[in-house]
Amino acid sequence: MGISLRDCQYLFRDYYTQGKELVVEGPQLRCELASRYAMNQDVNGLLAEGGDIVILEPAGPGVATADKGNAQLMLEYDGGLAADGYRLVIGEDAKLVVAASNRRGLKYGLDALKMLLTVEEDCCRLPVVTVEDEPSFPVRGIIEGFYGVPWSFADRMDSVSYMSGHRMNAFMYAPKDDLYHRKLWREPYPDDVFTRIHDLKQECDKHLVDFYYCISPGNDLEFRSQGDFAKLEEKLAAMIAIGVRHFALLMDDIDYVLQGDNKQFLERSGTAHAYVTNRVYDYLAGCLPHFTLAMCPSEYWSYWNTEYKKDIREQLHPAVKVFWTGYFVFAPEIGRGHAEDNYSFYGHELWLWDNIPVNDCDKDRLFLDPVRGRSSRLGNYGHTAVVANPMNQWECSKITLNTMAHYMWNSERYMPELSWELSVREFAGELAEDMMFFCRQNLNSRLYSGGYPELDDALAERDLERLDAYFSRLEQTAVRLGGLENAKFIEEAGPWLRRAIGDAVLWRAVRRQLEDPLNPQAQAEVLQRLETCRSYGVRLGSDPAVRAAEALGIELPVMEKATKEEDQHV
Ligand code: LOG
Repeated sequence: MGISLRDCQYLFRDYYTQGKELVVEGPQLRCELASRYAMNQDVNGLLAEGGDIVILEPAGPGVATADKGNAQLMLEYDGGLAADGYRLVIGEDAKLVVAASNRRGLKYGLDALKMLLTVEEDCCRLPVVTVEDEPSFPVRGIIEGFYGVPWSFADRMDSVSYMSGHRMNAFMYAPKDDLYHRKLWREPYPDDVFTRIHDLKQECDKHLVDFYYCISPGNDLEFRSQGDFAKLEEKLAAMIAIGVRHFALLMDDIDYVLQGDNKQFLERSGTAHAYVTNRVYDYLAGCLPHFTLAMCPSEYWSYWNTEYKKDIREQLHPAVKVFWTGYFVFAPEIGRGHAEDNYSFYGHELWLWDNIPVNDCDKDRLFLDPVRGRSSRLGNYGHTAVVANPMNQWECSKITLNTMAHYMWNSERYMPELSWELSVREFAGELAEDMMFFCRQNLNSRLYSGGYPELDDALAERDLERLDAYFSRLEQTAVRLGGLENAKFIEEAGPWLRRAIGDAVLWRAVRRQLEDPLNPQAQAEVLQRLETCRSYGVRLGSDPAVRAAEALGIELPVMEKATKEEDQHV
């Protein structure tokens, strides 16, 4: 599909063009392949099947295909390019070159070619261009690390292909409420669950996404127990057996003050956490020639120095990466100061576990805005990974995640509002305007977002006509979005779409009561409409009808506050 020059300049790091165009005949780009990337000419997994680009593979070494296609594609190995980076050259003579230093780079280069391609009935158009592109962070992706109902395996599978199409390369499996990840960490997975984890790992392989298995033994690990280490190793061995090469040990949200024998043995929790991680490191090193190990310390959100951090810095194996979430669990901003400080306190590569757009502490809310407030140069301050902790609602998480993918790929150029626009357009197509309006009513309460000016201004001026217009737009938006051909979105966002309509209906009842304040029927109707709204169990972040009623002097019964058990871990 056609992509504008502005978007090319935004999405690709360096984009050199003289404005020329290559036009080849035929409704498909059929490329005769010559690969110097590897002798085996293996292009499996580099291109999605059934698309507008076809690679005509040679019948054998040195045996050309009869069908010459309408373009020539050369794949090259260039060790000077960063991992996952690529160079794409589209020549006037229909010679296309993709160079990379790993297979993922080749894939991203071919993805770029696909994005630049416009297919018409009888021809294909491409800009004559050189693209040079590489990521700001070597590790980019998702950590499924929230509390509450974990994603389904279908969600996970979809997230893997979504990530691979958006230049992310890591799926970290860490659902807090997967019993075998945390509470029952000693127990092996039941066969049926394990089979699905295996499927997920294979899906990751297929899409060139690295699967990370994360485990949280910190709540009750006995540091001196050989039995406990044996259980931990068994758990890891099962993952190694299905090809997992990336691991993390998570010590977040545990009571980390050492007690009893643990205290006698290791004295301090920093020492203890370095000790268990190093033992796991040694175990993995004994099994595997290449692997990655990360750990999440218990002090993952603070920005000051501590004895715990000193112990980790001095004792943890230097190859282990350390997670943190930025200043506070939900960091409104992560600037140079805190990033540099924490890098020096921990003394290891830092991996940002970004608690955006996770909503496990605000279960009645959806967060649909872009990530904002992250330093454009975290990579310069020891950060080599950024992973997003998403919402329980996977489909809805795509809006924010897409913006985060832009940040992860090119943090120096990241523009939240532009990324938001692109993400919403990709998500909702022709209904992008409606979707953007809906997103703007559902902002992340944990981040600076600019608030809800169209509602706030109308309320400040008590401008009833503007409020009428606002609510009717809200209602129409929700009705139209209900028609999106995205069943998963409708299922996940359904309660919020119904609530938006409920808010508009409540507003009309509020209007009638304002006109006839003492009419008991009007009062009863407001209460009834309010009841309906609350029955959905969710609310828009702008909470428009309730706020409007209250601002205009109508008292509404207070809703009983849910006991915030879920909040207690924060
Ligand atoms: C948990 C995380 C949870 C998030 C938001 C980390 C490292 N751990 O405060 O699992 O989803 O808060 O509620 C957390 O962030 N701790």
